[in-house]
Amino acid sequence: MGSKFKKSSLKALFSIAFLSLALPVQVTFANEANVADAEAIYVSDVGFATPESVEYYADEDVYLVANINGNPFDKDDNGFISKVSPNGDVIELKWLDGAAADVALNAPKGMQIMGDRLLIADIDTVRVFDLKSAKQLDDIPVKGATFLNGVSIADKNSIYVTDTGLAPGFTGSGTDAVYQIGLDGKVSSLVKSTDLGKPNGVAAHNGGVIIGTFGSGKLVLLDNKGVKQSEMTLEGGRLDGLLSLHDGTIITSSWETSAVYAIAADKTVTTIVDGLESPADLGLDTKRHRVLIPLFKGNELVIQPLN
Ligand SMILES: [Ca+2]
Ligand SMILES: [Ca+2]
Repeated sequence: MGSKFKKSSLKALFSIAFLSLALPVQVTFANEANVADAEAIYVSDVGFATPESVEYYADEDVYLVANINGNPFDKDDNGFISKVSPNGDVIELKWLDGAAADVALNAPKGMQIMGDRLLIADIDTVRVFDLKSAKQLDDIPVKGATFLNGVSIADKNSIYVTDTGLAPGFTGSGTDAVYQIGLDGKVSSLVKSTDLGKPNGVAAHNGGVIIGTFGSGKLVLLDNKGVKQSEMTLEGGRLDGLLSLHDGTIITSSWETSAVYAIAADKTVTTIVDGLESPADLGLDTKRHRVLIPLFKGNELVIQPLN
């Protein structure tokens, strides 16, 4: 998966300049697997408020950032979605704004784009917006859910949504589940069990579904009936974001080790970046091959190039 993004770090540029004085030959640098030599971009002090997820909107070539704004359990109707350019400039901080009279948005978490629609997990409801008009089209209630969190595509008409099963104070509510939800509003439970270990990130993977758990700290592969096939434990637990790339690579974020990991199809684990407190639900800029990392507690977005 070669990156088209060629911007080099200042350090690398300096090294090239320095070496080229002595060695007028082509210099190539060995990189760690999956980690690009381009600089990450840090977007901070721009007004983000408990950002939980990022979604790449390819049609407009922008990043959408979901801001919980306040307590993740509170139905305070003040959540908002920011629109950010790939350079890290905030285009519109409150592009979708719960405070607006015609928008209901409490504590937005995972997001998924399907065609012209944006679907957003919001406590016990999936919010549906039209991306072109920014109008709220629909609310899909998920009965019994307490903490809808990760969202990803299941098929062309439906999404997977996790319920992390958390109650205020981050105690267990016992509602751990993975739902499949149709654009037609039909909600079905793929699996519902506290054995799931507080599922957070979710992605379709190898004909089944992979979840990253915030409680038990595992990557768990389920089949398309919700039956566990295998599981894997990483160096860090309290997993949040989850991406499944075309080549079979999984990318996940760990609150425990403040890191983002890539797990190759052969299960080789690489640390993409660390030292990031509370890295939450990840986005993927497929055009530039970057992982988009919101820092839940830091009110910051990290744009991290990959190779
Ligand atoms: Ca809120
Ligand atoms: Ca999450």
